[in-house]
Amino acid sequence: MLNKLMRKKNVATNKLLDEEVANVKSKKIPAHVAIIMDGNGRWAKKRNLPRVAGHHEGMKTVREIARIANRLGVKVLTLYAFSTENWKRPKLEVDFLMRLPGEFLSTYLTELIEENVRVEMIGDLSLLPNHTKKAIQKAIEATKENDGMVLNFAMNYGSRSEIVRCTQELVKKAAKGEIHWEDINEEVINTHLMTAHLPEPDLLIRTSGEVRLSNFMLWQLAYAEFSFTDVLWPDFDGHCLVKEIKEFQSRNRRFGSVEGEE
Ligand code: V07
Repeated sequence: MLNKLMRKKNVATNKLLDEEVANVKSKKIPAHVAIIMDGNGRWAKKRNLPRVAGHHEGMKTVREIARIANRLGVKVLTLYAFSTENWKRPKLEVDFLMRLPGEFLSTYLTELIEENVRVEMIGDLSLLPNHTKKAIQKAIEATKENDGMVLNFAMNYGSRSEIVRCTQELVKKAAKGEIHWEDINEEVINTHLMTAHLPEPDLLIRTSGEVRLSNFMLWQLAYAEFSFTDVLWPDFDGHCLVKEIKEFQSRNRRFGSVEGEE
């Protein structure tokens, strides 16, 4: 009986989301949405659960949000999964986090392939444990021919370190005479960042109420709209994403008339 009631509620909720999705799709959808997935630890604490339970729940949210973003017609979804700072956390928590890509992919890779999603990464993958690297490489390889939404995970990513690497490469090229210093411009820098092949993010969302960038895509976010929500990442659902995109659309309309004045 309870099951039946819950199914009924699910059907009603899904229908509501379908309508919301159709509604928001009639206006401009941001091509690239980037998300700082914060609040997993806080979600767990509120329930007297260990922090890792929050991370695990957050992993399920990743799947849900990727599904809705794909349905909305988002071209690139970048998710900040692990920062260069996250190594400072307790070893057991880091070990747990490093198992999440493997678990996520063994559960969802088949579906992602069916949905024509291409899995990509930014960040320094060389420092990840071998089992994590293997899982990630398998997903990249298995989805490389897909031409639908790009699900781009930032893993061991830090924006300043990305900019340092870019600078080193350019100076190396200059020293070899492959590039002239006067030819270095914004476009050249763009093509030497890890996001070279991606459009710039149009919308940045950070969950859980913190209002900081925490070393995330500093160069790439120069013109993005920013949204900070109090919702904790494990509680962030399709309705929340639709709401964020609606707000993005209304802002674009408000400032549309002065576009180009920046
Ligand atoms: C992680 C779950 C989401 C909230 C933020 C922290 C915990 C999915 C992945 C993942 C990464 C690469 C990949 C497939 C899945 C992941 C980490 C943490 C380190 F190819 N969620 N998630 N990776 N969390």
